[in-house]
Amino acid sequence: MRFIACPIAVAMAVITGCSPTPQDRADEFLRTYDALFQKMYAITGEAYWKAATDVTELHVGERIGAEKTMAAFAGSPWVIDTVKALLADTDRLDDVTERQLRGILLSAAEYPGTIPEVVAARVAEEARQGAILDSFEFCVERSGDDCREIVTPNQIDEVLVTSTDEAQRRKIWAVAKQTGPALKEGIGKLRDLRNQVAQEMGYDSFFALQVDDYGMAVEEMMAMMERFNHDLRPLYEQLHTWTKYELAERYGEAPPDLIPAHWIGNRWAQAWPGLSSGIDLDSLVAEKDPEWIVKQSEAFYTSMGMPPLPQSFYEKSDLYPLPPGAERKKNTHASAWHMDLEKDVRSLMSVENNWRWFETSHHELGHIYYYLAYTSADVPLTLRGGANRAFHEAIGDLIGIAARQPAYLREIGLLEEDAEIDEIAWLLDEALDQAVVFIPFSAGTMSFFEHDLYEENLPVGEFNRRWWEHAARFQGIAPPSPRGEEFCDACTKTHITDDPAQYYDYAMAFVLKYQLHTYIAKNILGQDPRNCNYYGNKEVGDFLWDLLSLGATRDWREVVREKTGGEVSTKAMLEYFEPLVGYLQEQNADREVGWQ
Ligand code: X8Z
Ligand code: ZN
Repeated sequence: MRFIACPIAVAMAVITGCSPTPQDRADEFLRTYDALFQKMYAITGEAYWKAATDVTELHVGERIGAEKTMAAFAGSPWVIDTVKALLADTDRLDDVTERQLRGILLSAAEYPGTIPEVVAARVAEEARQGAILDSFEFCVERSGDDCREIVTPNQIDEVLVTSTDEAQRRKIWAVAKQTGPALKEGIGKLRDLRNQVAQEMGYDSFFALQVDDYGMAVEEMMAMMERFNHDLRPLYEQLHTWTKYELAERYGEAPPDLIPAHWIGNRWAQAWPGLSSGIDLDSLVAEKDPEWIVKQSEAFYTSMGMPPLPQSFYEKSDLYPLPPGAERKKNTHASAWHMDLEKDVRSLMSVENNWRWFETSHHELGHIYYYLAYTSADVPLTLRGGANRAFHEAIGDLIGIAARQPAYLREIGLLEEDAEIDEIAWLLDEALDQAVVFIPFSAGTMSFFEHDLYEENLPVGEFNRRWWEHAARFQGIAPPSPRGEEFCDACTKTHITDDPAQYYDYAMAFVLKYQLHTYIAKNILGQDPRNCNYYGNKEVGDFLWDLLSLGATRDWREVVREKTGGEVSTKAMLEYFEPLVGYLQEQNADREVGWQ
């Protein structure tokens, strides 16, 4: 409901002598704020983009300069005091206005102008840590100070996914952890600065500030994470046991209690690819080039009636790996950027022709289509975000589920029409590589580590022990050999530096994507969720576009109910993988299931 007492806003109210309402005052403030914010956001975004795609001292300096200016504005006492005063009278503001003001206050809490030296130190430290991470050279063979053999993250992943040589795996796994010691002290410093910033605005910790984006308390969020782990645990234990026996046989060892991390085909054991026999998704795209992978991802979205990507996306994005020996250094973790909160959308990736990048490319375009959908006159600038952060992560992953359905793969010719599909093996691959095993990592190890880091002020000297305690408890994973505090294996995860205290977003996203997928398959397509095809379906496209174009204008809980028919719950995910339960129980019949 809008309250209109004066025909136009505050300035006119002064002239006409009628008093402006709280809504008038809020409108006036938002107009000024948005105009300034959008310009600064675009300048800061451009500086960030340069620093991430071409890591040089100059670009890091420019990023720090731009962000300091942004901070001085977004966290200024003018913004904080005005918004607090306006929010004191929420009964007389409409819902969308209140949501904008709360969002602005959350942004201000990242940069409170009352402690400018702390904010400046945080901004600088974040940029420096980012540069260490983005320009890092992973070294396999050292000769004194020189590296005789440098490997890229793509090359590390390739070995972990394909090699059956235990010694080679052990070696490359350790190489993948080299960023830890380089980042550890800085993460400790950053944690202190981030906590100081959040506490200045009345939060217990930086973790609490990030969780507040969901309108939730830390305890509620952690209870949700515990619930996800608890619900998935029986299925996960079956998968864990099955995998442990498979890999023990592969490497000629007796099955251990915990699975050694270097046996798994992912640097953090967050996905377990390449285990289900007869399923080799990499081979489906091996003959394609990386450009095809991005174009085919776009084709999924346009087939459902979404618009083609703007030409500027292809001109301005940075989508492929740098050639060997390149001077330039870039961030190799995939991301999607909304540069100006309008139509300048870009992605930073290092796409190669394998299944990981096929899925990642769909994931990133999910973010890009979200940006495009909510960039409209209906969505105020500061509400150009997901229904919540988890929704933003869920969309491209949802299309990732759709893109691995056999019906779709046949339609685009990646699977032969008459190719026989072993449904259980196919489902097992999805559970291991994309879904179930990700929950103990995201809702467990990562979320609990970040929680402890910020909420408990975990000392730097305990980072590694705590990380592996969580990995053992939640994932049933152990390092290949004891890892002392000279390492920081948690610090090797990009998000600890770049998206701090937010990894529960992905856990919620994975749960949500199966809810959305099941809803679409059953209610729109009328097909089996495990073998359905939304490629080319405009009704599915409309359903998704409606969801995306809401941006953050509505309460996310309402959106979940409306778009999935219920609350956030693991029910859909469990139902989807139900056929695996009997199979795994049979396979594991004579084995001890789970770990100590
Ligand atoms: O970081 C990502 C995306 C970028 S938003 C590639 N993901 C998480 C990760 O890699 O750890 C996607 C799923 C999990
Ligand atoms: Zn993402």
